[in-house]
Amino acid sequence: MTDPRSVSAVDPAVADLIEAEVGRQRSGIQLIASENFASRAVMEASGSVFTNKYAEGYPGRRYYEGCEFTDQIEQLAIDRAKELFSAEYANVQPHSGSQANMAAYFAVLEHGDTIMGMSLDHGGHLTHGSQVSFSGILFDFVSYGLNPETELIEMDEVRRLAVEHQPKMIVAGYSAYSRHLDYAAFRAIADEIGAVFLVDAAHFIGLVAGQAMPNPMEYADIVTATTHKAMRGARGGLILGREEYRKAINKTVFPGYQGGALFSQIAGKAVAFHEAMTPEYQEYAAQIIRNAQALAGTLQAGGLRVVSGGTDNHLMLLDLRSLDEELTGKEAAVVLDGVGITLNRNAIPNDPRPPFVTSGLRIGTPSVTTAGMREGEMERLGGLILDTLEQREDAVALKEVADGVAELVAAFPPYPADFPGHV
Ligand code: DSN
Repeated sequence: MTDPRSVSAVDPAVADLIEAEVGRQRSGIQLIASENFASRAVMEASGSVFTNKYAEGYPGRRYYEGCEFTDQIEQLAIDRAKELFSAEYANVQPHSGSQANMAAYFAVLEHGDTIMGMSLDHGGHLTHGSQVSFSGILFDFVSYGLNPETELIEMDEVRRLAVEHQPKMIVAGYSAYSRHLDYAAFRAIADEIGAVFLVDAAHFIGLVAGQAMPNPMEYADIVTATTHKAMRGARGGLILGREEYRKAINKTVFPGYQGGALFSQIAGKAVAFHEAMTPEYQEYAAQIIRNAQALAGTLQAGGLRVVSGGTDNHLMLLDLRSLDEELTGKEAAVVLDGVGITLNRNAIPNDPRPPFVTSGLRIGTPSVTTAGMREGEMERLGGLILDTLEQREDAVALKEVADGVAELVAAFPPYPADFPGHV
């Protein structure tokens, strides 16, 4: 029999780190735009005995015996994903968003083919053609960026580049862009040049699930995503698509790029899809955007420039130079973390500083929304952020801000006080 003792009895070193991490998550304000707090139900499923099972292949076609329940859990996750996103096809096996993108690219392209995507330093993702990722190494990526005046994607420029370079795939999606994507215009350009249209919805699929944002599946051939950001599920990837891509994508996911899928994570994804089908989840998704807009408004009123002038989604980028030319993203993120506000430095469009330093911050509201904060708390939080940045060399002022953060966090705990950080 396996050892029935808890992690704290078997491995105090790991137990202590889990406890320390839940303490960290509970004692600060979490504003990293790609993070969230998974529910107990999601964690129970992703910590379940499905972790023991190998089931290479797909439901009904496995290379192992004993797959009757893995078949059912995977089919349940697939059916729920298809229903939630009105998709003809879903693959819930990708271990991550990057692997979902890799599998989707190779399902329809050959090594060396031309793809078009948004450049990383204007808000795209590493897998949209960065030279340090497989995408830029294995494909010929053409990048589009933002209009320097409006800081918006300019569809005329996307079309000009597409017509000039004739990519076989056009990728829309971002990790640091706060505005709606014009899916209809992307679709029209893809149709004009005969390209596949892929939307990487990793950041905002949770808002789509909650019907707080348009569904890219209505326009795209393929949609890739992650399930642990605004979606609030188990950590992992997801691919949605039109039926015609089923065979090719299934083949590139397994056996192309992955072996056995992580069925415990797939169980956690299934629970998250179920949770996302409720009116409460829809209210949560809408509140994420209201919170982001309230926070952006407060920061703008305090003199911080928000890139593109605001947000339509769950995130915003702040140009710190508007407060102080000398203030870097790195310094700002460290000082904010010191008072209990955790976020990440981020390049702003045309940032003169290197990516490890930057002139910007990225802020997202999914986690604070899960914790129950609303517009009033966002105004208070915006004030705390401004106070921290403006008085970053005044230890007494920073202590006062830290007390304000602690008060806010105590009123909106993400997990109950006795939750040990695992189930
Ligand atoms: N690393 C994620 C983010 O923070 O946006 C994207 O993969």
